Amino acid sequence: MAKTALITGVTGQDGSYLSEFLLAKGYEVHGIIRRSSVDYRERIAHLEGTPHFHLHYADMSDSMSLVKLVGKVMPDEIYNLAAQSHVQVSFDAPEFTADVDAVGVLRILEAVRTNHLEKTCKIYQASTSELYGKVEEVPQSETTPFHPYSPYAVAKLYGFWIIKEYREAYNMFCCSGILFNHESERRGETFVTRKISLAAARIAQGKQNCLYLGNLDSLRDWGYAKDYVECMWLILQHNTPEDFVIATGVQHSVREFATLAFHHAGIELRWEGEGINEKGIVASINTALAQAKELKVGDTVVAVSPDFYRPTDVVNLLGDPSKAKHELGWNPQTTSFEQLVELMVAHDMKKVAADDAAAEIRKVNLAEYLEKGVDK
Ligand code: NAP
Ligand code: F7E
Repeated sequence: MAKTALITGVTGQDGSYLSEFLLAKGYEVHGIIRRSSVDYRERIAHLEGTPHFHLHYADMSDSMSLVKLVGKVMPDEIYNLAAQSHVQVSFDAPEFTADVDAVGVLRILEAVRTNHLEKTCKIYQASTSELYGKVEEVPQSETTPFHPYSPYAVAKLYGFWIIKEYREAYNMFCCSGILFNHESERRGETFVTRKISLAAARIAQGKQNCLYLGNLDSLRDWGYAKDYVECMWLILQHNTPEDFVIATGVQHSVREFATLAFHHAGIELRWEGEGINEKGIVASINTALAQAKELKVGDTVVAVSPDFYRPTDVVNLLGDPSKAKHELGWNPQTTSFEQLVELMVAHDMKKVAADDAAAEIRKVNLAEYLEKGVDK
């Protein structure tokens, strides 16, 4: 019999890849969507209307909707991916973040118990490397102490512990994947990697002049989202319910990401200055790729803006994926950092070329405005 999965956060980056992955495995896939004034479900548009893919209205802040939906779908597996997932935004909307990212996890667990499914329904919780926050050791593994360093991370810490508590108290098969940053061509446009890949493409095509970033020294362990959703599934197929670190084991700075992204857009950068005065300057141009007529050697195309500094920033994340590698048989190096940057920029070069120039400029302004916070 085909298994039934319920995915919260189905419209997000990971939800869309996980839906494709589970459909290919023969699952009946149900996803939760929430009402929005703009019907914008770009990441799953290609799946809508296919026979084994079903969407339902519910909300992580509405227990009743979750209880009713779990009772209707009777899932074998729940993947709880829904979250207010932007760290910077969690400083501006901390209570909403706590409601969805912390109490939302409890609501899912209680929806399963209320429907008496605790013996049959497995639950995956989308946990995060942000739990390590102000890191107490490098690299971070399943035994590294947590030190959350944002309202987002504090909310996710509750999610992690309530999953562990229900596992021990009620013998439920519920686990956390402690996932390090994972990116893709479907990544939200205000996360740093996608902000850079889109800006590099726009600048190469004369649709943006300069990219403003915050902390260029921040270090991340960046993987490819498509590789990471396999791990979510593997965690629920393991014999025992356990928590796993999912990472590549390789670390790069924001500056390195930008240098490589601009390279793939045809612009070699050199870096000048320090801190707030640091700039990425055009050192040479590959005109086969970067065709912006106005662009010339010596132009500043990356600058630092304090608007993108965080009240507390997590700056040294590097995961140790040994446990996932040995116990789940997962390969953390399926897609390298170099391949990831290349595929994101290649995608955005095509996207920007296809889009109307005025619309692109409006999008840059809107994305920057939203990420800065509307009061800045
Ligand atoms: P994402 O693209 O921001 O997607 C978040 C999803 O949550 C969207 O589908 C969103 O719906 C949904 N959502 C938010 N609030 C909701 C609510 N109140 N009720 C129902 N749905 C709600 O995030 P992602 O990158 O795919 O990440 C998936 C999960 O993994 C998140 O929990 C995130 O915190 C966690 N995580 C991500 C990373 C990473 O690097 N990507 C690393 C570690 C952990 P709308 O489309 O309607 O907004
Ligand atoms: O920031 C620095 C920023 O917003 C990465 C979420 O998926 O991964 C994600 O959280 C780093 C930070 O992701 C800009 O200060 C510099 O140090 O891309 P990000 P994140 O905060 O790591 C974790 C694992 C999650 O769980 C989250 O859900 O880059 N940075 N300049 C910037 N960041 C942004 N967004 N914008 C900048 O201009």
